[in-house]
Amino acid sequence: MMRTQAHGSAAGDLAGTRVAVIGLGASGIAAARLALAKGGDVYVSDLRTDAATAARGADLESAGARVELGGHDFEWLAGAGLVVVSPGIPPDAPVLGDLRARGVRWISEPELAVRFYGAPLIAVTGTNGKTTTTLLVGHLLASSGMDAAVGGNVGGGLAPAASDLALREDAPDWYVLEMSSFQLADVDTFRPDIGVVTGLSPDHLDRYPSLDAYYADKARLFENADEACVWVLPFGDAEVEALAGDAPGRRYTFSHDDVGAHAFVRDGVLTLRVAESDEPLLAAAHFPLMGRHNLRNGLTAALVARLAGAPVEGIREGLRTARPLPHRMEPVLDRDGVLWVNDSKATNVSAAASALASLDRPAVVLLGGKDKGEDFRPLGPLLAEHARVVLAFGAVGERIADELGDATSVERLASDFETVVRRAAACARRGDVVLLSPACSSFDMFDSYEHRGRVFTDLAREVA
Ligand code: UMA
Repeated sequence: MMRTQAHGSAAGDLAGTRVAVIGLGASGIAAARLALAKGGDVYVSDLRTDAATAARGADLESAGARVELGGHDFEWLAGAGLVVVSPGIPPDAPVLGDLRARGVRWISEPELAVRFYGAPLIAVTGTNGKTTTTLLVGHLLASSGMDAAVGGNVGGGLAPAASDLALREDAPDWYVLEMSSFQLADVDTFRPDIGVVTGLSPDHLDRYPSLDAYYADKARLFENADEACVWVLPFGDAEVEALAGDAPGRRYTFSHDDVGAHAFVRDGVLTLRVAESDEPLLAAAHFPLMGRHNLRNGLTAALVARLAGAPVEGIREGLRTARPLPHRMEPVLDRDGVLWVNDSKATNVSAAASALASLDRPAVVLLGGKDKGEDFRPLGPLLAEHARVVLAFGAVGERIADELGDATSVERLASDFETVVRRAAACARRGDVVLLSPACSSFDMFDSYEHRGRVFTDLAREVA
C-alpha cells in the first residue's frame, strides 16, 4: 500500500505579506486566522453588516486583523501580496470583476491551507456523496488507528474548514478534505496525494453558465497531477474519465456492480481487489447507511483508506460502525409502520434520483424548493416506480407538477411547509416511507438545507 511524501512545502510563513481575505464566513475566518498565525498583515472584508458578521469581525480584529464591513477596499485589495476569496462569492461579483480588471490574482481558502500542511492529502470532490465519503474516509482511518484531520467544504458543523486543520500543533497522518467546485476554481499549487471523484451530474446551474463550466472547475483537481498521485474514480464513467484526461498517476476504480473495479459488491459483500487476493469487508446488509448510493460511498471510502495504508481489519470495523449523517438519508422516525427519512441534503435532481432508486418500499415523496433551473423529468420513471404520491411544494412546485404530472401522481401544494408535512402524514400508509429528498435548494422557505431538514424532522415527530 502506498505512503507518499509529506505534502506541501515547509510552512513558508507570511511575515511581511499583506493578505486580503474576501468574505467573513467560515472560510474567511479560517483563512484569516491561519494568515495571522503565519505572521501576515491581514485585512478581511465582507459586504454584510449584520450583528453576527460584526461579532465575527470583532473577534478577528482582536486577533490582529483589519476588518471592514459593508464593502471592500479596492485599493488595499489591489496592493495585497495574497488575496483569498470565499467560495460563496460568485465569479461575477463586482469585487472579483474589479480585481480581474486590475490584473490581481486570487486563491481559494483550501489553496492557502494546503501550503501549510505537513502530511499527505486526500481530496474528495464530485457532485454528490462528497461529504459522506470524506467523513467515512476519516472514520475508516481513525478506526485503523491512524490520525486523520478531516474538513474542507463539509460544513454543517460536522468538520472544520481546511485552514483550521493547518493550525494543528502536530501534523496528522493524513489530511482529508472535501473540495467543492467553488473551492477548486481558485487553486494554484493544490495537489492531492489521493484524489477522489465520487461522480458527476448537473448542479449549480444557477451559478455556472453551463455544465461544462462546472465540470471545468472540478477538473482542476488534476491540475498539478504527477506520477506519484493516486486517483480513485467511478468505474467505466466516461464523464469522469474525460475530466481526468491524461493526468498522470495510478488509477483505481469503484463500482457497485462490476467486479472489474478495485472495490465492488460481490454476492452481497463489499469487497476490495488491491492486494494479491480479494479482501471481503462486510455484508452490504450490515452496512449501517441507507441506500445503494451510500454503499457506493462506503466502497469508495474503503478503497481510499486501503490505498492510504489502513489495514483490512480497521476498515471492516469502521464500515460496521459508520453512522448516518444528518440530512442524508437519515431515518428520523419510525412510527405506526411509517419510516420518515430526512434527505434534505439532496439539493439536485441526481441526488434525489439516488435516494428514490434506493427505496424498497412505497414512498410519499416531498419534492420542491428554490428553482435552480434543472430539468425534473429524469425523475419521472423512478417516481412512477417508487412513489405513491409526490407532494410538490415551494417556489418550483408548479414546474415540478408540470414536468412530472404525466409520469406520476403529483399534488401541488402552494402552502407552508407544515401543511406539506401534514399532507404527507395523511397520505402515508403502514409500510410506506415518507421521504424528503427535495431535488432543490432550500432558500425559498429556509435558511439552509440543514434548517429545512430540522423543520421536517420536528414536524414529522409532531404530526406522525
Ligand atoms: N460576500 C462578500 N462580497 C461579495 C459577495 C459575498 O463579502 O461580493 C460575503 C458574503 O456576505 C458572505 C461571504 O462573502 O459572508 C461568503 O461566505 P461563503 O458563502 O463562502 O460561506 P462560508 O461560510 O465561508 O462557507 C464556505 C462554504 N460555502 C459555500 O461554498 C457556499 C461551505 O460549504 C464550507 O463548509 C465552508 O466554506 C468551509 O470550507 C457549504 C456549502 O453549501 C457546506 N457548499 C456548497 C455545496 O456543498 O454544495 C458548495
